[in-house]
Amino acid sequence: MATVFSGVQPSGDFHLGNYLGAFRNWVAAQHDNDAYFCVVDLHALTLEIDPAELRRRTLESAVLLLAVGLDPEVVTLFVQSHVPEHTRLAWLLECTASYGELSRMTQFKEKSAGSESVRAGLFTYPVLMAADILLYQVDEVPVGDDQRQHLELTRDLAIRFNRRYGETFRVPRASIPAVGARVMDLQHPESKMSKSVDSPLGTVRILDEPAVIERKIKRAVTDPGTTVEHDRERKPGVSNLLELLSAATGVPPAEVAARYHAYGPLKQDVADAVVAMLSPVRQRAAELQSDLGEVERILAAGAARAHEVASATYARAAEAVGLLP
Ligand code: ATP
Ligand code: LTN
Repeated sequence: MATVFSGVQPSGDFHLGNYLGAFRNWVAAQHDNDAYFCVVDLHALTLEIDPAELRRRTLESAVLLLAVGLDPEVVTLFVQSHVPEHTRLAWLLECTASYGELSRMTQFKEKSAGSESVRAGLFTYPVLMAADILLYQVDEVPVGDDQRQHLELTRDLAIRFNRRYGETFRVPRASIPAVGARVMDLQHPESKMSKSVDSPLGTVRILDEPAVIERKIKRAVTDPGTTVEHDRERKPGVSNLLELLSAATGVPPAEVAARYHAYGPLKQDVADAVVAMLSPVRQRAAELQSDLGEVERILAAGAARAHEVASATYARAAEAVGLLP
């Protein structure tokens, strides 16, 4: 059995990009692998967030991960800050990473651009992410395309640490889906769908009502001309819709394109497919929200399981660098 790990920030307000790029593949991976999924609340502190909001969103994120289909009987679902080894290993890895390589992270450049006071934690964010992964001796990390560079860094740090101090970490690889790895904003199809961009009509939330999903998809920006073709460069809007339908049905985007000769019917079918995909998730989320005590118990049990593995890896790493036991 391979070991799989992935994490998500506690936005608690997940969108179709998160679902297709990540969560759906987590659910698919859970039965055949030893799988760990983590709500990374410490990463959320790298940007301004109200403490009460952070608490609420962390729990809501766990609700949604269970609602999309993670089964707490088979996966280890937990909150990052409940397992103290994440920050402890992050320090050892900060002393493995270089200032230069962290300066090259594009997500850091994007998120720090334009702000006058950038938190040091935003700069070292990818190192904490590497610690998240390396603690669990992971083979595969299912993520969307935007995390590729962070995964490369994680691999580099693992290899460097192992060379310097002896074999300690398994070197993980990213697993990025063939379709759905980069869902674009419906109003700005040149940018990825994202929680941090203020584009209410461009972002389909997992918990949006069916009528809202339909309205957003019907108003999606399409491209000049009327032909339905899969061409991300020339027709980003239509291509995004084709990819959504492809992700929902399993039919390759070019084949989907051949079935349509106008935008209207394509949009209707995309809307129907997305509504059908997300409706069961919305129902399960409502059930879980009425029993948050149970969600908290699941997270506590997950943290206890995660801690067993994490503490063994941390002890090896600490000893390897020369810390007294
Ligand atoms: P941000 O708005 O800060 O970029 P996000 O919306 O990307 O955040 P995250 O919590 O950072 O959300 O991502 C959770 C997972 O969802 C990651 O594996 C990420 O790669 C994936 N993901 C996020 N946005 C998309 C998208 N538009 N298409 C496909 N996958 C995505
Ligand atoms: N940086 C990731 C979230 C994240 C993660 C991880 C993903 C934190 N730690 C470990 C995979 C593995 C993001 O912004 N989506």
